[in-house]
Amino acid sequence: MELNVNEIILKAYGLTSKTTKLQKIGSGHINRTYLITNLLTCEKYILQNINTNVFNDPSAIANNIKHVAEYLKQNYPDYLFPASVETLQGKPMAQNANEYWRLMPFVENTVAFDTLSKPKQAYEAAKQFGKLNRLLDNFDSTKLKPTILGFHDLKLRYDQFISSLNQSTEELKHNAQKEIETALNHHSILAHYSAFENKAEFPNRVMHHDTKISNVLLAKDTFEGICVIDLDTLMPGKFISDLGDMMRTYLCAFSENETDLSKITIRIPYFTAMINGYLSEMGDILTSTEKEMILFSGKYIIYMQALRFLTDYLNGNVYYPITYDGQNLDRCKNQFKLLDELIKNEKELQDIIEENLVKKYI
Ligand code: GN1
Ligand code: MG
Repeated sequence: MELNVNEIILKAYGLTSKTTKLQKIGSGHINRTYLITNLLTCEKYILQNINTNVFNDPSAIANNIKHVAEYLKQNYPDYLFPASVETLQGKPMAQNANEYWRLMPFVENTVAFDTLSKPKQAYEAAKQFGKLNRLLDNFDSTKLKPTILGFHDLKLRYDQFISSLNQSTEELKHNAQKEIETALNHHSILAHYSAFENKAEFPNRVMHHDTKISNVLLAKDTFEGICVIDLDTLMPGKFISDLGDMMRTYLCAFSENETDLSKITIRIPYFTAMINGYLSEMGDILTSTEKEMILFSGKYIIYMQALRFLTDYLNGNVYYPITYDGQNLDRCKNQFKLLDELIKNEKELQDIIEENLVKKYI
């Protein structure tokens, strides 16, 4: 039994440490997650501690999940949406002093992967995230609160990068000189984003905002997509957030932690499968402006992630945990290499997008 889950939290859900098995799972940077088993009933759950340095209003998470769960239950009762389980007292979260915890159902007979080894996984995952986007197309997104203010606001992320330059040390800036230049040189990505941000043809939608492969559950036997998980960043946003983060995390065989940059290349069959899966759900819903921004979504998210790692490096690693000095700078280099690869293959990727759009959805 891990000692860092308090008895008070377990009690809120009718559990005790003596009759509960806890295993730490997940590879996220932000929250602590456990698989818990009630040894008396053999029921399994996911228990997650919300990192309140990042999510400073945990009730916003609860609010969003509640509204979306109600809407989906009413309109799509067969859709599997793993909303939080209430405490015995009917609260959406358990609280102990300033710690907040959520309990989620464990979906049996499913697997989640950390990396993709087959294009079909990209298809299934993109279809699942696309499906959530589609089912919420008519949902009133003004009912939702931002769980992190300005989370995917590229202007804000750019401004945070500029502020980090002003407050960083000469040594860190010297180490990151090349990446700082690259960040400034890609300013046109921000300009493009700002030009579209407020257009009616580029609407706010309900976005998951964390579409990596480990946030999709696939059937254990067929590897068909079952549902998406990790709903703490479910909030209004632009469609480029979800599709873009899929490009960032599905196209390369290696993660943001890979330091051998020669390995950072793009797998075209995964791109095709991902576009296909996403458009099979969202192809009829995206506006023509959005359709023109499909490839841009990858540039936008990869650039933003590179800025976020670079900013954190310059700020002394206050946000993303590191296992060695300079890891956030390495992650930034990795993301800039990925951005280069995307741009290098732009023509071929755009052709694939157009083939898929023409084939089925126009
Ligand atoms: C964080 O916690 P995790 O690893 O799922 C971050 C994402 C980044 C990602 C990069 C709340 O996600 O935005 O894309 O790291 N989440 C938050 O690995 O900042
Ligand atoms: Mg997450």
